[in-house]
Amino acid sequence: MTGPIKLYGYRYSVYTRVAKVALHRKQLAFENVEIDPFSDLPKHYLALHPFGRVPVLMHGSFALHETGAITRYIDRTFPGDPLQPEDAGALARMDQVISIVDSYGYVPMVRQLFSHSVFRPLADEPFSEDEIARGLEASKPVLAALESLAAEGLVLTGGDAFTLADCHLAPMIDYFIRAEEGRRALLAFPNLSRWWKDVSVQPAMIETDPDLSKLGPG
Ligand SMILES: N[C@@H](CCC(=O)N[C@@H](CS)C(=O)NCC(=O)O)C(=O)O
Repeated sequence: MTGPIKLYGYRYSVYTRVAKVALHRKQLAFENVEIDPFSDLPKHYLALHPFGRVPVLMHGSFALHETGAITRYIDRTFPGDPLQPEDAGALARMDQVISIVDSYGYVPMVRQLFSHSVFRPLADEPFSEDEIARGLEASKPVLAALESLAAEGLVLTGGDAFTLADCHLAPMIDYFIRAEEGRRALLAFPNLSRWWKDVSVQPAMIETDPDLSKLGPG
């Protein structure tokens, strides 16, 4: 596969940011195509992503949806610092973190807590205290599972050892802690807090920061 790289994504999408973090770590230039998955999607986009979500990566004529496939493809295809550990145990832990984030983390941390306590109020959209409370409760076991993986030290170690586990988790934690309840919840997990302190100042995170300041009644 060859050709230019194009990323279809939404500026406030946490999964789009995951792909951008991986592209940034590989120092890859790409064309950004803005697509809002919460609006009526054009037919040409649904042909690329039958589930109508973001992101989609195009590499030449090769189209790929599902962020876990996208970030692994980026790492396997392009030169630069590897984003997947060689050791089988560490690689399994990396896959485990990605799966935990997808299966148990995204909805409570982002769609419930962040969206209802930060995004919707900023965008002047209706929000629900009940969703905030349920998101916070459901996020705690997720943080606990991630804390024990961070404590073990095979992934989520911070420092120079940046893997796809960091690419997938960091954007979720960033949104989660923009809610005051989330910020306080993270403090109970020392290894994850240490990891976050390290990872949050990486250029790949700073330069992909979704600017929420432009949100407003539109
Ligand atoms: N399984 C997809 C999930 C992507 C996803 O849920 N993206 C969100 C934005 S962060 C989306 O497109 N949501 C639109 C919707 O729920 O209708 C992946 O791994 O890429």
